[in-house]
Amino acid sequence: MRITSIIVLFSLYSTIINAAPTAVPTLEKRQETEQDPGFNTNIFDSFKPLEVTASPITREYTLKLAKAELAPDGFSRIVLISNGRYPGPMIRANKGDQIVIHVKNNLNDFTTIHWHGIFQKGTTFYDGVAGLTQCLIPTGTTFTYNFTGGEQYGTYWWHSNFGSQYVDGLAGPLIIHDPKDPYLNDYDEEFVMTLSDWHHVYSEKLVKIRMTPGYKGFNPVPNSGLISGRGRCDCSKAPQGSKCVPDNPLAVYVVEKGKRYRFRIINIGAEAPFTFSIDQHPLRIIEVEGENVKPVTLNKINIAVGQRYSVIVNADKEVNNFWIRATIVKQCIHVSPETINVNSSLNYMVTGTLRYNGAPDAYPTTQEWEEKVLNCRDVDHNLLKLNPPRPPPANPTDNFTFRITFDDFDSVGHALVNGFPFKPELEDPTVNKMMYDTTPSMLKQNQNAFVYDTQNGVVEISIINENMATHPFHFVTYIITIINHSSPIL
Ligand SMILES: [Cu+2]
Repeated sequence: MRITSIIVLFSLYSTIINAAPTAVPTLEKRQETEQDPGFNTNIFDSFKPLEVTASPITREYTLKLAKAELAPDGFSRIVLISNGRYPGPMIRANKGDQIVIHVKNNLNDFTTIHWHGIFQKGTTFYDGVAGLTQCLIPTGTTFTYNFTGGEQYGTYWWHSNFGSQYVDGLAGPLIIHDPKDPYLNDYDEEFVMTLSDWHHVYSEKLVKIRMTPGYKGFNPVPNSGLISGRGRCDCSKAPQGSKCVPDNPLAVYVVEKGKRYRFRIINIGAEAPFTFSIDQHPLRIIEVEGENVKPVTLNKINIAVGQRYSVIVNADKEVNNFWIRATIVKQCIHVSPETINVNSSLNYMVTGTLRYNGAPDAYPTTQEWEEKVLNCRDVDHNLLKLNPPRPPPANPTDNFTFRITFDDFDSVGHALVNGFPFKPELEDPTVNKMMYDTTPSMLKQNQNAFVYDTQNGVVEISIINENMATHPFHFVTYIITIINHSSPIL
């Protein structure tokens, strides 16, 4: 079935319908292993590209979702784990492969899983956004996602897209290798690294406070920051009776002197942007969110929530330990008395170690780069040039303006698009409505649907952020080109 009207649904996520049959090629079975709940230590292992097959194959994975007590920053709490691990396992495929993922929900709660950055061309119904593209997956059941990245390659991630579950741990990397990656010869091995802000209180509780009618404050302040699921908090500030271990082990990435590494860095956090750097090691950016760019070398990069960067790090220094720094920029999150968890005693300097093989098992003593970066801003777009270059599409056929404000709606503070918050209808997802008898004009205002009906049209969208905070915008299913970026009006 083909729907010719094209709908732009703007919420946190937007989707396009273009149903086309997909062939399922040969199957490559993955072994599942039962494990005790624990940390994902595989995330510190280097890896090489997958073997290239003559034609695309099916990569089959199982994600068993459950809850377990873990202490990512030393403080014990219930964490949502996948296959017994936090952060969740890495899912990998080659360009064009079919990706089949069986999600076994043992959370005692509903869930859905979204594949962040994958266009889902022809498989909108596997996009995993609760209330927008699918109904909830009940506990005790398995839901199988089945999609291909098509021509897509690069660094993505998967996460729960129901409520705020991903903030409690349901997230992991999703990598699509391109056998013809232009930079394959520029590095020897790869690593993946996640950055996240972390809370001690289950996010559902925090969201409940945040969304209480009449609440006038800001978003909750995190308790710590994590690099690949490891961080440290100040146990002296933990509530009485809680389990908290100081000096929690931090992330350690071990490199061989003389080798070059591609680090795929993903911010899987709730709100905080990070300024990322590795002492004495410049970062050569080669990929930004599934797009190859002409290499540009910076010593520090800002990475906002949902963003991904691939950087090449050359292990060409003396055998030693070097700090990896993922600093939460204080100015970018609202730490004021009018918020939740204001006494979190958050240590903004989130660290890990880049250890050369042979260096002692000790903390680094290295100094931070002196480079200054603009707080709460992206890497300068003017520095990032697509490789190969691709001109923006000419002549927009449709124009939309999204005014982003943060204001009360039904007495609850919401992010609003042109005055309305998106309200997911969990039992009748928006895309479901479109499949049956609803026409775009019949959608309620709170579906925030922006409709265009031009075959092969080009949509120009102006986003005006009228709020003082920074907000990354995530356009699912589209390659977008930034045409203009005004300087902030403060
Ligand atoms: Cu996402």
